[in-house]
Amino acid sequence: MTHMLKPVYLSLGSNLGDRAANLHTALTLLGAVGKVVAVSSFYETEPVELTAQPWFLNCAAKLETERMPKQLIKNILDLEREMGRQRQQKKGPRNIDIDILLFGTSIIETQGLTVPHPALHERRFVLEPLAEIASDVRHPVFKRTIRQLRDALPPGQAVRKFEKT
Ligand code: PH2
Ligand code: MG
Ligand code: MG
Repeated sequence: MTHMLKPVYLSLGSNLGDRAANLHTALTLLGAVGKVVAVSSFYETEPVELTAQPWFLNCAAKLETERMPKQLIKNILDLEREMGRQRQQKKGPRNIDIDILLFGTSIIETQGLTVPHPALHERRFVLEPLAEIASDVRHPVFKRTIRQLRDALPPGQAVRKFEKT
């Protein structure tokens, strides 16, 4: 039997340095962890939660991988370090951040990893890009599709498609 890969959805963000180049580099390096089969547009997004920092570029990606969740998060954290990420302030500025949003329909709560991502449903900078590549995918806890979650967001949180110059 051919084994089944669970589709993994990731959120990528950068608000330091050449943000678009950082997202492209991360997407390329993710190719060593699995196959990146879909990538959303890049979006310029207003910082939320910690608001006194530069605007982000965010995107969403779909990854097909044989990695188990624990191995995947380790690979991602290694990749962030490889790209020179410094962790100073929680939720603060970073050249690259890669978060696991969904791992198939799995619900995971361990020390180092919570899936679905606990803030996924309230962040426009996540839902707007994700809706481009996964609008009909259902959140395994809230049982709403990504499109429904996006449409239910309160106004605010500026998010606009990034035009390459
Ligand atoms: N990431 C955060 C906190 N705030 N805001 C935007 N717009 N984009 C992000 O990626 C982001 C954020 C913590 O990971
Ligand atoms: Mg994050
Ligand atoms: Mg992160």
